[in-house]
Amino acid sequence: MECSYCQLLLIVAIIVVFPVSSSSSSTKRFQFSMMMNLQVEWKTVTKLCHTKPVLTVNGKYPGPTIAVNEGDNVQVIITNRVARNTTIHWHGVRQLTTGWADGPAYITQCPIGGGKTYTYNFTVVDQRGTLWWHAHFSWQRASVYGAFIIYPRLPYPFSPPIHNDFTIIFGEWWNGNVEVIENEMMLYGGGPNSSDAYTINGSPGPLYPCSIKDTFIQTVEAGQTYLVRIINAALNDELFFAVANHNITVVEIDAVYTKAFTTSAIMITPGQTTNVLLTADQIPDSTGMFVMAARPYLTSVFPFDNSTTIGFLKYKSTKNSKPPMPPYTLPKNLPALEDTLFATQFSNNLRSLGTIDYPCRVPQKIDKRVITTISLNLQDCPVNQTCKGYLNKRFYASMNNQSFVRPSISVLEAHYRNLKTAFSSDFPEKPPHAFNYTGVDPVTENMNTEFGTRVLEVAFGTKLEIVLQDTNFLNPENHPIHVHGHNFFIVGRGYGNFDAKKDPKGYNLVDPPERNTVAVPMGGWAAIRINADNPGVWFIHCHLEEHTSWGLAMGFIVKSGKLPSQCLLPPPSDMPPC
Ligand SMILES: *[C@@H]1O[C@H](CO)[C@@H](O)[C@H](O)[C@H]1NC(C)=O
Ligand SMILES: *[C@@H]1O[C@H](CO)[C@@H](O)[C@H](O)[C@H]1NC(C)=O
Ligand SMILES: *[C@@H]1O[C@H](CO)[C@@H](O)[C@H](O)[C@H]1NC(C)=O
Ligand SMILES: *[C@@H]1O[C@H](CO)[C@@H](O)[C@H](O)[C@H]1NC(C)=O
Ligand SMILES: *[C@@H]1O[C@H](CO)[C@@H](O)[C@H](O)[C@H]1NC(C)=O
Ligand SMILES: *[C@@H]1O[C@H](CO)[C@@H](O)[C@H](O)[C@H]1NC(C)=O
Ligand SMILES: *[C@@H]1O[C@H](CO)[C@@H](O)[C@H](O)[C@H]1NC(C)=O
Ligand SMILES: *[C@@H]1O[C@H](CO)[C@@H](O)[C@H](O)[C@H]1NC(C)=O
Ligand SMILES: [Cu+2]
Repeated sequence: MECSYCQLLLIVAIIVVFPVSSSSSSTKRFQFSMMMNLQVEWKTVTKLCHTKPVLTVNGKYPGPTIAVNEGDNVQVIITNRVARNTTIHWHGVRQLTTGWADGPAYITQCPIGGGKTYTYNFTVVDQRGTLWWHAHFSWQRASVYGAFIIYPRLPYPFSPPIHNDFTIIFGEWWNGNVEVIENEMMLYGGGPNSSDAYTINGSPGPLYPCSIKDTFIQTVEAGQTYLVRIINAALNDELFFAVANHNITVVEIDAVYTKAFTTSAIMITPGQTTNVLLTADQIPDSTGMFVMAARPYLTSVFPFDNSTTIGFLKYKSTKNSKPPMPPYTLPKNLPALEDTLFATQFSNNLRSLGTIDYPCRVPQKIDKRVITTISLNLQDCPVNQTCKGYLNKRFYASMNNQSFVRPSISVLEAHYRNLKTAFSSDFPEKPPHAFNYTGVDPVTENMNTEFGTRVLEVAFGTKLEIVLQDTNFLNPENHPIHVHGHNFFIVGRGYGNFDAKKDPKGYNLVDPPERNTVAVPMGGWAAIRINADNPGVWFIHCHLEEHTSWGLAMGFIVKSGKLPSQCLLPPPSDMPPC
């Protein structure tokens, strides 16, 4: 058993039972600990005139906002009231030494069975801003998601002063049963059914059939500045977002402050959050409202939901409280579906704030560089089965030609108990074959992969660089890669093959953006640096859920260090069994 000498952290905690609030914007200080009860339960929801039972938290779709203060110890008691397994992930919360509370099923815990309870117990250390939470079992995050807001201890490091804040959380709605869609995809190996709508705070808006009443409207006061917390909780789609006639100023990404920069729109991948300032300084027309809109950034040649969700920014002076009548004009500043130039320029503008209060702690030197391809794959259809992937084969996906298979027990538990049979610590540190990964002609033959549960294991404190290399297998594609348990620094991005001799010379080692999910350029690469200072087992995966299902994932183990504060805590007594 690793680190049995570790002592429990002594936390002086005042336990306050705190109701979950979905609209709180006041700063709550003086709390060291908060505890809340959440229920996973079915709720009947109607969108686009289709009614179906939807998996929810506390009967809410989207789920409730959880708001905490920087430094708080948080204890969330999850009661599973459905006949399904489930887990909850606190997306972007670093979970220092508390990996047992991270959430991904079969990585850090066994699922919470029907009728069972589990308490996620963690402390929010040195992070502030907007994150989110979501189910991390199967495709349950299609409806089980909500905002996770961390109020800062210090005043905001940006101006002008904020009048108020509000949250915009994007989701995807299917008229069909999402469990069946996932099962069909896994059974036949084809692409999943595209969603029927995108949603803003659960509302698809008036561009969809039977949906005009289900439109998100945000009221603002003329002349005031708002902090808008934007979250992409969509399952499979990266999104562009813009507000008609209004530029916005990015000030924070993934709960890390950035150098402020003003832009006409944003690109946001599933898993990412972006805080922007919006000043209500325009003169509205007779409707008194401005359209805000989101539509996908499309980089795949396969069918995608290419629809647009809109909501409205309503100036308070206007009397209308209903959405204006059609026709609607989309914001001129909303990028087109395939606007890679905008996506690239937007990403290139992101910079860490890098001040004395918020230094950019990018590792200047590295101990290890791992280069990994990220690929789609095709396997022959098993005899006597029907497959619906390209050429009637089965889709898979992989990193360094390893398609990740989740074991039947949790990797973290296996690691903690030294049960090496559940996984092996031999994830390949470079691609098995070197070739022009992103050549003009897509690879269409021998797209087979290998299957296994291989993890990358490093010593505590390793300064690690991972180069994520897209490949042109059937098509090049933008993949949002998410790392659990650590933020990372995006020191470089480029097109074509990563060149270990030339490309590091162009790295930004001064103020690179720090985040938990990186959009790896379509047909290119991204280099991220991680200070491996959080002992445990961490999932690294594409946040397009269909790709994770196909195996575009890997495990990452950081061994415990020498000091008690560098050790993974022992498992809580209520860990669900497998
Ligand atoms: C939560 O974890 C802390 C250690 O991080 C521990 O002291 C405390 O007892 C735990 N609380 C519960 C209810 O498990
Ligand atoms: C998926 O799409 C196909 C083709 O449109 C349709 O026949 C099928 O019913 C859909 N599946 C679900 C679960 O909605
Ligand atoms: C938004 O910024 C662009 C330049 O990026 C500028 O041309 C435009 O006038 C600005 N719009 C507003 C409403 O400030
Ligand atoms: C969206 O996709 C549909 C079918 O895949 C296609 O007919 C339509 O032209 C596309 N719309 C846009 C705006 O690309
Ligand atoms: C495939 O189906 C045929 C006809 O039903 C059967 O004879 C054969 O044994 C099956 N093959 C496999 C590998 O199941
Ligand atoms: C990739 O292509 C370039 C020319 O297009 C060539 O110079 C290079 O050797 C190729 N690299 C590999 C690994 O095949
Ligand atoms: C991946 O592994 C499969 C099975 O071993 C092999 O056939 C294929 O050539 C490998 N692909 C790459 C790109 O290394
Ligand atoms: C739920 O999880 C347990 C533990 O891994 C597993 O034995 C069981 O088959 C799962 N049930 C369902 C319905 O997935
Ligand atoms: Cu995640």
